[in-house]
Amino acid sequence: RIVASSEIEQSYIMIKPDGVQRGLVGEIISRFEKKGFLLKGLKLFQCPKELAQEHYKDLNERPFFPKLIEYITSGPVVCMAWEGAGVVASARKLIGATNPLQAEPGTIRGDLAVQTGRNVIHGSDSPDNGKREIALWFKEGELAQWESVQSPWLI
Ligand code: RTP
Repeated sequence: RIVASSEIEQSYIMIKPDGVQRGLVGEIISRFEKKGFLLKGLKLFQCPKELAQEHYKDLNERPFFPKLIEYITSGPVVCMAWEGAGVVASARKLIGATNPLQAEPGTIRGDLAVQTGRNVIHGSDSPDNGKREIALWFKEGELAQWESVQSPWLI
């Protein structure tokens, strides 16, 4: 069937500084491309502290919050907006559990990481947060308007 446009959602996916430093950018982008989602935004970016704090504001009472902010701002990140039907939940599956030791083999964290505090990648946890985070990390005009050559989405 052809997926209705109302089912299309976007997820904010970010390769964290450890993923960039370890040379995992190509491998991670490739997994999303091969899965079949559409890349709408992509940039290498040094995140200011205020932006990291806003992005993770729901965690600001947690004991690990200062370390998390230090980690996310410790080097460039790769910011991505991926689009498709069900992309938010699917990306969470591709990424795997927050603790990489509990992440299934075959997932990004399961294959490429060992520490929760160095877990390589972020993915939005709901379509609403996908919208919120893409608006937070990308400026007007930074997202591309294009369709995949394989469109419309066929299942
Ligand atoms: P993310 O937002 O980065 O995709 O991660 P998540 O939903 O899987 O996990 P969440 O609970 O939202 O935590 C956000 C990030 O904070 C770091 N963290 N450290 N030291 C700790 O106990 C701890 N717990 C979480 C991780 O980088 C996690 O991805």
